[in-house]
Amino acid sequence: MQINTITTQPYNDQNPGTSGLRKKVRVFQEQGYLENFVQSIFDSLDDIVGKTLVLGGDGRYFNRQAIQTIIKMAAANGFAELIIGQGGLLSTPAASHIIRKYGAYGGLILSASHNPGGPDEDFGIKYNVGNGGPAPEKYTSAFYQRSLTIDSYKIADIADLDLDTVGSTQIDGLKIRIIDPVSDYAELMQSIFDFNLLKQSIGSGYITLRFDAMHAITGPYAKRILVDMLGAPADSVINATPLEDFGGGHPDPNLAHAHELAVLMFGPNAPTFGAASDGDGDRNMITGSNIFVTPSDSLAIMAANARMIPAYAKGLSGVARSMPTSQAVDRVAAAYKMPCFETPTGWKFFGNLLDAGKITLCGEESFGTGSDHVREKDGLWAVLFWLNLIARKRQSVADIVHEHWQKFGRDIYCRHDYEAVEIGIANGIVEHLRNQLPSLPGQTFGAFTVKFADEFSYVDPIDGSVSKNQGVRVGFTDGSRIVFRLSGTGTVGATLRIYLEKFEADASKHDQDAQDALAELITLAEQLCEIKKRTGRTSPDVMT
Ligand code: VG1
Ligand code: CO
Repeated sequence: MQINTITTQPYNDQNPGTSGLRKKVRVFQEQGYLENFVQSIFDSLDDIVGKTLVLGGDGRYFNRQAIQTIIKMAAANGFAELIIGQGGLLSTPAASHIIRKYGAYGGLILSASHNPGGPDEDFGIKYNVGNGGPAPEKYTSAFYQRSLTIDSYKIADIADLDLDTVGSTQIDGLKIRIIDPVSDYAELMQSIFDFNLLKQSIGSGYITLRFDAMHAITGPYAKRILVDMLGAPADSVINATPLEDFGGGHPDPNLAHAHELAVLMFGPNAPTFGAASDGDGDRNMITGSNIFVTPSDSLAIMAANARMIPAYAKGLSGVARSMPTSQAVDRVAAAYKMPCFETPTGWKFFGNLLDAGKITLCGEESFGTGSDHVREKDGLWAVLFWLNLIARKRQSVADIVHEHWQKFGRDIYCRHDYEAVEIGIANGIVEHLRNQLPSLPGQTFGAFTVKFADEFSYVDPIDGSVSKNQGVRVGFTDGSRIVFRLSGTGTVGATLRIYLEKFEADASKHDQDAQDALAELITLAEQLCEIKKRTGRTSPDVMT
């Protein structure tokens, strides 16, 4: 094949965030923008010649075009094999599994996850390493450094590939395999959960369910697993066809964005179980008839009941949560005498702990849960975990949650997001918070006395790498916390996230609405960060 070396100008904004590089589609369409970033990745990796690369995305607008470009660049840069999901599709957890299963060198996942899609919306690209997990910071900073000086990229002069037919093709030294995106993943799920029990519980009508794929990647996965393999009625999976613009919505599984599901689950004819996933299939929202399970509680409940699931019958080696995730799982870990780790936001920080066997389960408050079966959070896995749990315990979602709170207490939790804040104002808020940190400890605000106030910094217990400035934490003597951090996945201005939590041991108070129960902390958060005062806004854009 003929390989062309194309001269290019560097861009100065290709610094990956919490989960890959995310920009508006129009930015990715600029001359050489995608190519520069992909070449920067290839240039930063050791010796990719002769190696295997996995390639797939969530099917959003620009997915197919980007894949064709990347195929040609991978060919020119010396990869020996490409494994690509049919139609250019792979959910993030499936991509992670395929990298691991086929011993690939790494993978490129094209997604902006929960961000909207379409010509005027978002696109993203992320590199995953050989363990199947998102590239750690030492890689992402190398990609960025390289992108600042890049002056050319390599691309093969070959025709566009047919992405829609499963099978293998050979182009000179490069083998390209188009695989069914679902089969390997479905097989993995079958090896983790009790599919016979699930089939029985669904078949007998004990479990009725609704899964909202939000017009994103999990549609085909959910149809195959929930409907074809487990026998759920076809209408159990809604919005199941992946669309380039996700039907115009935010493919973000929460009560605000998965509105159709929320209405059903809190209505008179709610099924026993309802769930949704996001654009790339790594998030999950769990609900039952008239109840929403916060992701932090979901993680704790999974940890407390993991032995009921075949793959985790021997127990867990340990658990981990991202720093802003509530401390509910810490209580479970303490009760079961297992280690519990607190990491910065972003799945890349769990990889080393999982590889070293220090943890089996981990999760984030942002609707992400996962285990050592892959190195990404996994939406459908979480759904199957809950279904398996309901089938084994023969209890409703509400009963499982209430019983858990009775045993461990409830960590009342919510997150407030202020989106598209002007960057100068957002930085001013962080600066203002930072300046208060030294004087906060010991101060009393109403019922709350500050125990500590700092910026979270993480030392990876496996490789000793240090990640600083991972969010401002204000902890109180009763265990309550307020955390502030700026998002690393947005593409417009800055998003301020405020995470609030308060522990409630008294079971008679467990049914309170989180916003009411946290009202005093919400007021205090505003007093500390002045987001409303500084932006003139009156309320958060999203509350989860
Ligand atoms: C958000 C979440 C974080 C998650 C990340 C990627 O990041 O808070 O917990 O890991 O999205 O999720 P940020 O920096 O915007 O807070 V996904 O499903 O968008 O890949
Ligand atoms: Co996602």
